[in-house]
Amino acid sequence: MKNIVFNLIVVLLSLPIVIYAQVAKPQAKPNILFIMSDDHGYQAISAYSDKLIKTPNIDRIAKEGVLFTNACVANSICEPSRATILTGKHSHMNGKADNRKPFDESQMTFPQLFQNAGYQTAMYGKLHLGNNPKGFDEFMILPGQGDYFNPDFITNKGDTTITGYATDVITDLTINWLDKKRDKAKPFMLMYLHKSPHRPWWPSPEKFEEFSKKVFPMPESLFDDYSNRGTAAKTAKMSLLLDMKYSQDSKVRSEIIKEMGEVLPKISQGKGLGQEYSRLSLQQKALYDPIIDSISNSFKINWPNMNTKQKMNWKYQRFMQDYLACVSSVDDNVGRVLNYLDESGLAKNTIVIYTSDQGFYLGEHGWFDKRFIYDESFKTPLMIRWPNVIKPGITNDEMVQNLDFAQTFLEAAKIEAPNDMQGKSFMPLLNGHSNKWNREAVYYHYSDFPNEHNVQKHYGIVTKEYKLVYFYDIDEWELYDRKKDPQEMKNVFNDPLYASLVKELKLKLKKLREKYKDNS
Ligand code: SGN
Ligand code: CA
Repeated sequence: MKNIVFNLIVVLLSLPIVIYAQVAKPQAKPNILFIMSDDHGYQAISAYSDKLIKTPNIDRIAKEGVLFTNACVANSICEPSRATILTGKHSHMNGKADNRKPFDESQMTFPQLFQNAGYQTAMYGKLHLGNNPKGFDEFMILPGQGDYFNPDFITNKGDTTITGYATDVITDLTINWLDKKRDKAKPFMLMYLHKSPHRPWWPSPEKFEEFSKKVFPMPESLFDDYSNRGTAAKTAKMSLLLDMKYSQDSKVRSEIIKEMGEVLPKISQGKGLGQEYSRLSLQQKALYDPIIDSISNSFKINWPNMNTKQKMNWKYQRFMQDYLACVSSVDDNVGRVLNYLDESGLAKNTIVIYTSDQGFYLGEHGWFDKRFIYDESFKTPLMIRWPNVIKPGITNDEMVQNLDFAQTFLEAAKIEAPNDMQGKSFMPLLNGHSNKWNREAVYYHYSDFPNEHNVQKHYGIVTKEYKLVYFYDIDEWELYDRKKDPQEMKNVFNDPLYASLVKELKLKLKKLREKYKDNS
């Protein structure tokens, strides 16, 4: 009896030590750093292609981890994409199918599950859901689309404005939280969300100057005439030549446009350089004005003498100069965060994800913007680094989707995912068990029509080889052979050679719609 009592006392005394040891063991659960930029096409990341820009810092994540070459979204537009990421559900299930109606915040999101499981959670930057995020110990988010200059923030402690360039400011907040604010005894799930490089593509003053002198190669399909395609591509309003605004987008002063009398093609101009420029202080404006003047003067002299192709190229160069300058700042700032992880020793137990809310057309098909199921907007950059789990420097071409993020992150942190999430954890592709991964096709559905850019509603099925699309309001089908026609220039839906494949894919599409319960 004496012995039993003695043993009991020893066990009871050692309990707090056991409990403490579990709490204090920081390696037990991985940290998660989720980095997402807004409208960052994979064509503008050198890990995918260095034709346009070098992004050494973002590339580091791929070099030290995995680069996904077929990662895609379920609905290529901002708010729906973010809602899909948070809920692990398609737009028709989470109710967020456009950028207008606020997100139904009664729904479970993966950050809430991380918080409930004892993670420290924080979010900095652009959320864009129409309300505040749930499941965060701290958040500082941009209202709506947010601003590039001297951005306002909504926080859980009141609203504030911070002087500076948004990409730098969001990074400062992120590093400051990592360094000074978080509870270092707990693992963290941190969402670091850039507004850049979203339209109207305002770079930092230094990058504006540097990039305004660069010349970029044109994409092969810049002068696409949409022959061999259907009504949807022909009627979309996202042409660099016809829809991109001279002043707001290309940064030509509206006074100059007025002075010129007639500027063709005629494009409605809105409010000159726009609200971003008006947020600059006089001191800040002084850094931008000489470059804006130089752009405006060159426009005034050269534009009237240009033919259509030259005009298209001028618009493309101006677009790329500003867009890629914005990307370059994102890359520098991602580098700052990665350096902080190295210096603080956090890197080895932190999963770092880099992605975008969708892709973007960088002149392909003569376009900017996104929304379509066609590759440049459907695919999204995705790379993940996880030391000692993901083999460094691997490339993966499986069809993973932003729908899968929630379940993947939850499994990585050994937190149970709710049964009604519709994605699939792609952990097997991270930890070398790819034989356990089997997915042949993904489902896509865009329905924000009529709206800006005039992209018809459509849904479709995409495999590594083919893409079958149905523009249902106008009853038009399209089929692309992704291997033979990677630029998607030829709809082969009516080609008899593909007839049996069409039948097969239609059936698979029907099954996917049933599986995901999409009756819309
Ligand atoms: C703004 C842009 C559009 C863009 C939408 C949605 N126009 O309205 O070009 O498609 O945002 O973008 S702008 O003239 O106001 O810049 S999203 O990323 O939020 O979905
Ligand atoms: Ca976006």
